[in-house]
Amino acid sequence: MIDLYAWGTTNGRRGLLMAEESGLPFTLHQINIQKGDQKTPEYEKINPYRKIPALIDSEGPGGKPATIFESVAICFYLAEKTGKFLGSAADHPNVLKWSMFHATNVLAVFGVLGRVNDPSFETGAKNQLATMDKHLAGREWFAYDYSLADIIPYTRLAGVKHETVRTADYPNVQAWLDRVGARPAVRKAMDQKFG
Ligand SMILES: N[C@@H](CCC(=O)N[C@@H](CS)C(=O)NCC(=O)O)C(=O)O
Repeated sequence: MIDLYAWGTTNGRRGLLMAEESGLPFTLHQINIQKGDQKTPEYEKINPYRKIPALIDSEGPGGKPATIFESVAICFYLAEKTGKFLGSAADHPNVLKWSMFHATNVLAVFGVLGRVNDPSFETGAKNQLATMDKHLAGREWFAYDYSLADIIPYTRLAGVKHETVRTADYPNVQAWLDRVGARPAVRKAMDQKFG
């Protein structure tokens, strides 16, 4: 039994998207962060950082319950559990480096873009998009096939609304966003209503 605790933010939907893609049955618990549901003592036992998303797998490694927080960790956990989206050992260098490129660079810079008045985030975001655009030229996916390296950045990049940083200016990135966005599991996660 898998319980996912989330809300309709980019990080919350990342966990939800991965849960949908995993194909495993799960129960979604809506944690309304506007009402402070993430700050209750019960939820703090699941995530001491008091943020969404988080996941409890009653049948984790060794048949014992496992609790996971951090949306990217949830992605890796479910990939490992299902054997999906990591590829073979030969695929790991590309899956890992692009997953980490997104997790440590893209999620950080796009997370503050437009919220912090510092032009270096704009320059950084454009540099990241240009890097992705070059890599995606002639490729459908970041690594061997649709993988964690596509799942991790999607919810962050799908909703970029910025005056000068536009994914549409990077045709290979935009085409990749459209490809990921057309997947049924992705649509289901993006269309999930919260509240
Ligand atoms: N690095 C964390 C970030 C989690 C995070 O910041 N969650 C936000 C929503 S997107 C949250 O719970 N905010 C509520 C709060 O800060 O009280 C992850 O990817 O899971």
